[in-house]
Amino acid sequence: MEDSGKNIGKITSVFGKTGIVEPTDGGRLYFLVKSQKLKPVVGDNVHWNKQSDGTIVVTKIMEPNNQLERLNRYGQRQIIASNVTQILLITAPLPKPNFLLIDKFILISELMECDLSIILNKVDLVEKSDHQFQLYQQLGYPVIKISAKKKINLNPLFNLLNQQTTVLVGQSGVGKSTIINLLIPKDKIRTEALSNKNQKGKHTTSTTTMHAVKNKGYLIDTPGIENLNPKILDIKEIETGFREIASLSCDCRYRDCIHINEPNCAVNQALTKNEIATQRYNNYKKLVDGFQ
Ligand SMILES: Nc1nc2c(ncn2[C@@H]2O[C@H](COP(=O)(O)OP(=O)(O)OP(=O)(O)O)[C@@H](O)[C@H]2O)c(=O)[nH]1
Ligand SMILES: [Zn+2]
Repeated sequence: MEDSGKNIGKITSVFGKTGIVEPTDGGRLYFLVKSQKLKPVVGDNVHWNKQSDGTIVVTKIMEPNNQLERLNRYGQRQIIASNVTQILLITAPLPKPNFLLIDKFILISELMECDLSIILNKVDLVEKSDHQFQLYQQLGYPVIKISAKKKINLNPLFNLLNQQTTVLVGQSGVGKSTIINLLIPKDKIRTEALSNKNQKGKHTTSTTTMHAVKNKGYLIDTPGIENLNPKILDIKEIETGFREIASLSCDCRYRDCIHINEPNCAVNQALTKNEIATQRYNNYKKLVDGFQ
């Protein structure tokens, strides 16, 4: 006999067919998925039941607002998390920023309709205050300068997490792990790692985990974040990652103009007048070429 009431919760870890669900009224429970069709990922809001033997079974996954996906080592699409509300794009003076990757992360955030802020880490390594990210600030993406190592300006970063489900993205070596360690107290990471035993007591590891942080925030911790994949269904969607291009698009002669070599293209006209940055346009073009 199953518990007939409908319980709701959020998935915070997944280990194959088991994982951890946080019921809406608090706590953490190990769950099991019985149906082959249900494949929960962290961030999913689900229905669950308690069976007479005490087993918690996830019975339904609610339609997510968005999904974060990456390409695995075989080039296959793999969903990492659902219902992300914010991307923090971590950059640093070293390793040198890869602006194509940065623009791709911005496109991902726009396609997922979530907020994006740029975190300039390792400010302790630079003397001058100007930076290459003013353009992004002008486009409306907040830019915060910090040093995770020297603990400079961390409060604005902490405050960004309030009530958001956040994922940190960025090139290898920019300081993502260092920042995550500041945002999640070490003892908490350890407790969660220790408690990652399934119901048979076997120790398993979750590749992606969602940690509760203060003020109803969640932080998604996942490896391989560099291989995120923008879910582009139509070539015209690529301009959504380029606000300065998208805002001119309505002035192009053709409604389906993709601003490459069409006549009377408002974007190309703006480009010749230096009204949009060549680097951004070139990255737009690379993403368009990559899609075709
Ligand atoms: N100078 C300086 N170094 C930093 C700062 N933050 C992190 N680092 C160093 O940068 C290096 C890379 O940091 P990680 O946190 O491992 O970077 P990551 O982005 O997680 O790298 P991957 O795991 O490869 O994706 C380490 O040696 C850190 O100590 C900072 O604010 N200033
Ligand atoms: Zn155009």
